[in-house]
Amino acid sequence: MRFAVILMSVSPYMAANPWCAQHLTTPSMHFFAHYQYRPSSHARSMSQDKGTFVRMKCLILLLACGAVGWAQRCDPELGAENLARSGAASQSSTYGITPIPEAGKAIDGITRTNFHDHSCTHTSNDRPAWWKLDLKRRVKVKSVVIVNRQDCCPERLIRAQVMIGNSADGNNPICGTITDVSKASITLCCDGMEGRYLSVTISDRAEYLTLCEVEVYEEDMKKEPVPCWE
Ligand SMILES: [Ca+2]
Repeated sequence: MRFAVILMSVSPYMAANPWCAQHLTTPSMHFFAHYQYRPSSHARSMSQDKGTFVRMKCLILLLACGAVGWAQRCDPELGAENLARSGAASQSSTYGITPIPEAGKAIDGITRTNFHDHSCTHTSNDRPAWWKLDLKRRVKVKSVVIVNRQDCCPERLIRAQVMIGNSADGNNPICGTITDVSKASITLCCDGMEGRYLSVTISDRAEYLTLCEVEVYEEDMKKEPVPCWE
């Protein structure tokens, strides 16, 4: 075994499985190995050194907890409800062209990334430039997906902050800051941040703020991971 990595599954089936992990020897995963304590077999050997057993169990627990952030991706599941569609949007100003690139263009369900397809917002050169969404109820937000403009100037969204909370004026905790605009779709994991109001704000400079779509997905409490050590 040349490399060893301890992984934790978030599958609920793990709770029903007496194996916490198992050795993997397939060629495609030759550098991964799961460590497993199997009470019926290994317990006898571990009983010879209870201290070692406890220490190793704690080590696995710590590593597993550290791996949670890696294991729990926040990408919305297929068919998940986009709560933004039933919200109400506003923005710091609206750029003076026709058709009007109003705030609601970011929650119209159309994810086209060409501004000239008339489904993106556009503010004036504001400081701060902001877009806000009233979700109309408190939500534990799992993730926010932002679709950025691609026909021009995607870099305008750099350092935009997504904030979530219950303050209607937008002064809320930060879920994340956009630092990478290499892809049209940007997903921010909010880890269950709770709030009724969501905002996207560029405050460090005067900037045009354009959003082709903003999607909001709620934390799914039914899919909480079952710790494998229980
Ligand atoms: Ca849109």
